[in-house]
This record gives sequence, C-alpha cells and structure tokens, in this order.
Amino acid sequence: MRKLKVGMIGGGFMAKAHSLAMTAAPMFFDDGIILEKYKIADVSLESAKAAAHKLGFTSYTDSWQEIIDDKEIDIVDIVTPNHLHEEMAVAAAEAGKHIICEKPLGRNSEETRRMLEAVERAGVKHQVAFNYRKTPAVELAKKYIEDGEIGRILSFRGTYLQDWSANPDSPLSWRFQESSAGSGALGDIGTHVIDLAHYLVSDIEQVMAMTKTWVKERPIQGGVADSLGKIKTDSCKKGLVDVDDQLITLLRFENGAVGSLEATRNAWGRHNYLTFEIHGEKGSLYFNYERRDELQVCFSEDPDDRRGYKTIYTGAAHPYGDGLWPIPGLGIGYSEVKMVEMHDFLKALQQDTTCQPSFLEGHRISEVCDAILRSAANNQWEITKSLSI
Ligand code: NAI
Ligand code: SOE
Repeated sequence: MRKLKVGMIGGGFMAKAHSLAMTAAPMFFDDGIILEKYKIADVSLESAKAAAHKLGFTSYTDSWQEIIDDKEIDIVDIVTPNHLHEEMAVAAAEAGKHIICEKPLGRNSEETRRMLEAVERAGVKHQVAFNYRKTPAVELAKKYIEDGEIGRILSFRGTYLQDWSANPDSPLSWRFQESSAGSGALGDIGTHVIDLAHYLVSDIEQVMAMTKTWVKERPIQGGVADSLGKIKTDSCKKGLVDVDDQLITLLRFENGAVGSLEATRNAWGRHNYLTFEIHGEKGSLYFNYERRDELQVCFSEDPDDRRGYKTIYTGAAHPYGDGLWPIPGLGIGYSEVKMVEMHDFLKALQQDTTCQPSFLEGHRISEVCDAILRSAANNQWEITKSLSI
C-alpha cells in the first residue's frame, strides 16, 4: 500500500467534501493508495488550525506557499475561490506535485491555458473536480450511449437551477464578483452542465447565449469564505454584483447534435436541479441530480404498448457498484460522488493513467464559457475553440 501526503489549500465547504472523500475512498475501493491528511492552509493561523482539527490534518499554516515548498507533500488539493487556482496550480506543478483543483479550473481560458501548459510541462497528474460525471447514474448514461442503446444523439437539454441566491439580501460573497469568481452562474454551475455535455455528447462547437444579472447589488459579507446565502449580514452597506445571475444558451455540438443549457442560482424551489435529457435516434435518457440514484431510459425498440420512460435505480450492477452500497435504492449522496471522484484520482495515480476530467477538459470548458460571454455581449453565434490547442 502506497502512502501519499496531501497538502490542502482552503478550509471551507470543499475542504470538508475532499477530506471526507480522502478518508472514505479506501474503505470502499481498493486503489493501493492511502492518503495522509498532512497539512492544510487557510488565510489565518486561527482558521487553518480550526480546519485542521475538524478535518483531520496533522499540521496547518497560514501560508499556501508553505504547502508548495514542503518536500514531504505529494499531492496539492486546491479548494480555494477561483481567482487563486492559477497561481496555486502553476506553483504546485512547478514543484512537481500532483494536483486536484476545484472547478471551474480558472476564471477564463487564458488562465486555464497557462495551467494546462504548466502541468503538461511538469508531467504531474492533474484532475479538475467536475464531480457530477462521477454519479453512477451519469456513468450509466455514458455506458448506454457508448453501447449504442439510444443510437445517434440528436439533442441535449441541460439545466442547473438553484435558489440559494434568489433572495436579494443574500450576501455579496466572492461568488458574485468577477475579480474572484470570473463569472456568476456560468462558471459556478453552468460549467458542470458543460462538462456533462462534453462527456456524454461531444465537444460544444458553437454557442448562442443570453445572460442576465437580476440582483445588481448585495449586502457586503464579512470574512473570506462564502456562506452560500445562509448568513444575513446586518450591514446595510451594499456592493456591486458584476457577474451573471442567469444564462440561457443554444448549443451546436461537434458531432452534429444540437442542444441548450440553462443555469441560474435564482430559481425559487430548485435546489440542486442539475438535469439533462438526451434524445437519440433509438431512445432517450433523463437524469436529475436531485434524484441521483435514478436514470430514466426509454428505448424505441420496446413494443408499442410498453414504450415509455422507465427508471433504473443504480446499484451493484452499475458503474462503481463494486465499491458502493450493495442494494439499489439505499441511496448515494454528494459525499459518495466526491468519494468516487477521489477513487478515480487515486486509480489514475496508481495505474499511471490520465485523470478524468483533467486540466485539458477544464480548459475546454473555460473556452466554452468565454464563448458564451462573448456571444451574450455580441448577440451572435460564437465558436468555442481557439485554434491553438
Ligand atoms: P468557501 O468560500 O467555502 O471556502 C474557501 C476557503 O478558501 C475558505 O476557507 C477561505 O478562507 C480559503 N482561502 C481563501 N483565500 C485563501 C488563500 N489565499 N490561502 C488559503 N486559503 C484561502 O469556498 P468553497 O465553496 O469551498 O469553494 C472553493 C472552490 O470549490 C471554488 O472554486 C468553487 O467553485 C468550488 N466548489 C465546487 C463544488 C463542486 O461541487 N465541485 C462545490 C462547491 C464549491
Ligand atoms: C454553489 O452554487 C455550489 O456550491 C457550486 O459552487 C458547486 O459547484 C455546485 O456543485 C453546488 O453549488
């Protein structure tokens, strides 16, 4: 059993999810690697210490550079706001560390290109945390598509709707500022749908988009970590929101399919409504993350009087079923999805294969985001890929 040491940068929401996954993955999957939660960095010694104690790290620091410089550390896990990803990932690559970086990979494709170049130059392993493709039902959809069960894909309809920022009084955190987030609903949640579209259909070639900012200013939030709308500040001081609250985009795929993408964090009643419906010449697939154990499938070859959507509950017979719970319907959650993500990372390290999704996929997603913002500004179709990749 190989033991690798992890240095984590950031001690918020995702630090918790990644730390849990590191502990749990070896209990469910046998990847030949055990991770030691070695050191965690946050903005102050106080917050780093609190995170270390809560999440099980042996040591802590208020300097992320210390994580990079520490020769003991094999893996750097970046779980900070988006504007910090590039500097941290490039430094980690140059120090020869393997990297897990949260999504979106960067604020724009200039940043993500530099990140991709750095990891390729250094020859380290690199994974970007588009975790929803790791949901067994999504992987099952991929299998059906690859097995030809729904035939040639005609269309993809993807949504990611949440409501945690629908209240105009929910505070102005780093997620509402271009300087720290890059973009709003687009980079934060739209990117997850783009990842699923790329994974299941093919690369998005062209986009025609609209964006809207509904709440133009919000009460300023104290502290660095995002409270995701939970803490209502007493401060009446407001700051400017300079990112999108909503986007709606038409899509043209490289393989000829067409589609659409909608994302917003201002949709009352929708919490983590990440969905896709894919229609093919021989059938259809439908997935809704709020019912993540289920994949709905319809096959055209079923007899006329039996044709219609039926629900497959994922379990031992399905992707990742050898490690996850043995009975369909016991239910998996966000923690299991993050654990599967960690398992795939460890497997790639152990077997010396490419992580999926890697910084390459993260960069391509950023190119689509850039094209969506250009399209919304110019009110025209935009091509997503630069010619130089
Ligand atoms: P958060 O706001 O909860 O936590 C960020 C942490 O980074 C805080 O502890 C903050 O103090 C720390 N930090 C800020 N600047 C730092 C610095 N210079 N050095 C060290 N630590 C620093 O943010 P959250 O929700 O954990 O998001 C982090 C990243 O994860 C973002 O890129 C976000 O898009 C992504 N994310 C991904 C999710 C997924 O489902 N894949 C879910 C939530 C977030
Ligand atoms: C907030 O919109 C958020 O935490 C995103 O940042 C994540 O990527 C998404 O998975 C859940 O919602």
